[in-house]
Amino acid sequence: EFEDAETGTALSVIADAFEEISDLIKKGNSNGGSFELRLKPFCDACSLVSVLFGSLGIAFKFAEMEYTSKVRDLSDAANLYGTLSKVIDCDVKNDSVKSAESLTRKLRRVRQGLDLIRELFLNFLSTDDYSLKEAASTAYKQVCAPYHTWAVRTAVSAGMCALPTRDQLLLNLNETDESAEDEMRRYIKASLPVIKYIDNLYISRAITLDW
Ligand code: 1PZ
Repeated sequence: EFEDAETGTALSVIADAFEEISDLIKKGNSNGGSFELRLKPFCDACSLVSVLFGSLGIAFKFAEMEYTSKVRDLSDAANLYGTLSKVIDCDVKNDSVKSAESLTRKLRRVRQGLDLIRELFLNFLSTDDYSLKEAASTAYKQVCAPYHTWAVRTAVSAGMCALPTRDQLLLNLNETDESAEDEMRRYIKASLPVIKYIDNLYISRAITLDW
């Protein structure tokens, strides 16, 4: 259902988008460092990820709403702030880095979402015997669970039981084993520099990453 002759599958569109962002980062860094990633292209790439939720069934509707609302809030602020750096600088100045509704906090959560998918894809590709449920549970435990409340962790582990099978996921995504492997590997590779770039924005301002 995601197939489109012009644009390709959802996975290929996502991989393309993150390759573009990671190319921007690489080019920016090779031109003497201090590259500033803009919110607009970053949020556009992040919002593409939302379509993956559609292939997971309704159990992750709440995760989808959580993720997309945070991306949307960042996207709405794109004109005002321009770059990711500016968002964090502003919260640092107002002492609101970790505040409930801060954009710096939302950026941290979106970054964790990108990392969750990366870990999930890595697990998914590590062995054919891994069910989607196992691959997703392991990724979630590693990337997000440490920062989620007990109530959220409980809801997520209940939702995991409703995930489709590997084969059903591939069908939903309009991929074969081989094509999915290709696209997942491209995302795994391209998302890492983006995740690292975001982490550096925090680390360089002496903000820890333990939240
Ligand atoms: C095929 C993919 C299967 C992946 C399944 C992964 C399921 C993850 C479920 C996460 C549920 C999160 C529910 C709400 C969490 C909130 O408590 C936190 C903290 O929010 P804050 O207190 O800062 O306002 N929100 C988040 O961590 C943001 C949501 C992250 C979820 C990312 C999902 C990534 C995309 C998955 C791929 C489709």
